[in-house]
Amino acid sequence: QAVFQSDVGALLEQVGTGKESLSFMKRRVRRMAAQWASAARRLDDRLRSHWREQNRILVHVGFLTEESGDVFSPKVLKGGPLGEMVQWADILTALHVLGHNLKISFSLKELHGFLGVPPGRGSCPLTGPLPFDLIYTDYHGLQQMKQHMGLSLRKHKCHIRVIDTFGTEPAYNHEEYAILHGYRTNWGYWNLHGQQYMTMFPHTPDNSFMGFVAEELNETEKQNIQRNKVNNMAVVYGKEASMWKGKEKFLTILHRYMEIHGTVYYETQRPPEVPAFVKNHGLLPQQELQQLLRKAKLFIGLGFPYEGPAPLEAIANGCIFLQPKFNPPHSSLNHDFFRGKPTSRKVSSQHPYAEQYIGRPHVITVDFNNSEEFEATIREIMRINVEPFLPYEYTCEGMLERVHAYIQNQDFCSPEAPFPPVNSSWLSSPFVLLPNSSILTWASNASSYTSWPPLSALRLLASLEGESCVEACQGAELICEPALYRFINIKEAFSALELQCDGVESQVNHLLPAFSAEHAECGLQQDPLLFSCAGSSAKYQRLCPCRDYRAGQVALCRDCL
Ligand code: U2F
Repeated sequence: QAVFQSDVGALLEQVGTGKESLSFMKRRVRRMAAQWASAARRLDDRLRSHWREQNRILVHVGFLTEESGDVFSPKVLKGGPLGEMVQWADILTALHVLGHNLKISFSLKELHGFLGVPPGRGSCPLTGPLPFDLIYTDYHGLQQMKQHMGLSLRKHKCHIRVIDTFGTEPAYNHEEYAILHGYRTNWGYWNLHGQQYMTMFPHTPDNSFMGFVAEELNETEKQNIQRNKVNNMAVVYGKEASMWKGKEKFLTILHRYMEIHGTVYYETQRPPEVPAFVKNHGLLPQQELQQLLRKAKLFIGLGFPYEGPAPLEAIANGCIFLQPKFNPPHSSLNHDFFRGKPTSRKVSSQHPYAEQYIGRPHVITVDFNNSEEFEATIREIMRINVEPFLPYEYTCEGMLERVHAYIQNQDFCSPEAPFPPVNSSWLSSPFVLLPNSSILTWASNASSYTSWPPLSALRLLASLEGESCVEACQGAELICEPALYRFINIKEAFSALELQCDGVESQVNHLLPAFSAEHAECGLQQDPLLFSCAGSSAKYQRLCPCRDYRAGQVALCRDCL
């Protein structure tokens, strides 16, 4: 049985030394240890009756290995990306605190050691059973395992979880489909189950949302912060000088109203990209940045980096986050940063999670090229007061709850019971149409079907033409749940939605199941690996398996714990 452990000493020892990235992660683990401990106590109280199996878990952090080139570690103190290290530090802590048996590797040598691959026989396939229940890694690590576990990777694939910052959509993950239909990227097409990819924000329900944490404040701290806020103080989001290029115009407008602070890395001189009126503190240690954010009223985005942790930290410390809207949205189709990433998700602002899940008054998203609108927004910000806010899913307790639920319930190894069941009577049991909506509840005696999320959470919906299931479910205040596709990939689902099929055909197409009005054609999905919430076409009304979710914890349905 897994027992919660609040002492992080053993974890810190396992992380080792010798690299700036490891030191950054260890500082973070130490700094947050007390928060994790009290979160663990609260979750432990709530889960008292649950038996939690202790898992043997390997964490192989591929991008920090020398063998992958490790471009991140040398930049830790120079304004390079830290988001990934924030997330790995938190994943390690969550797994440790949940009481699992953890092995951590930051090199190929350690990986070999843990997998029992004999030294000097690096490419020799692992012959015995896999000594782990779960392996958390990233795209780099996956590549390394392919090279060094050989064929046995395929055998053990279902135990793998890939930490994937921006997400991977099913069309890009399916090898043959990606090659045939132009979804091939350098990151590869691993034929994993879509939910084996775990993202930094709940970008797409096709993947699992792993996340990270931000510091949570108690009531006294919140009150102190609000008392000490400096109404005309702004901090700019951008620790690398290149992020500031060409941003002088709106910063000049902002400077009419506020004192502007920056935390831009510099070696000897002030970077020329940073306007002279900015008070630059240089790159700060995380803890000092938090102190600065506690005083500031405004945290302002420059358009890059996309989707990082800092805005959540700012909002948690009582700042308003003002960020640019992207019109048209950025994506792998029109922007270099996303080009070649295995997703066609449209990024509507610098931080779509902040925009969509948090919103006003904490987050204000405007067109920075419209000077009048920008200036009016600054004036508005000077007038309003906001309280510190952190969504539950980004608290330590929220992350522990979610990771616990995944570990206990996600299973990509057991063959799924064939669906629909042959000769079963319940297929004919009716869908129930809720009054005045196209949302259907599947009232059936299907509860004998073990699925997670449970079938009771399913709400069947047809999208509009040109709409994805991500959008269709969102429109009904639900979320698309790919794990439930297999239950709606049946011809009865069309009639339940009063879609009249002249013909029913099974095809390999990531938009199916869907209805084509033009030909009154109903299409079913032939390959379960392609069940995808993302994707739309003007030709199709897609069938969408939506589900409810907990307030502040979108990854989990109400009955998911
Ligand atoms: C994101 O990576 P970044 O590292 O650029 O994300 P940020 O939001 O800037 O911040 C990461 C952490 O850096 C810390 C801050 C955040 O937790 O507390 N920090 C700091 O310690 N000192 C400072 O002066 C300023 C910030 C994203 F996370 C990655 O996944 C992406 O690859 C990258 C590019 O889009 O953006």
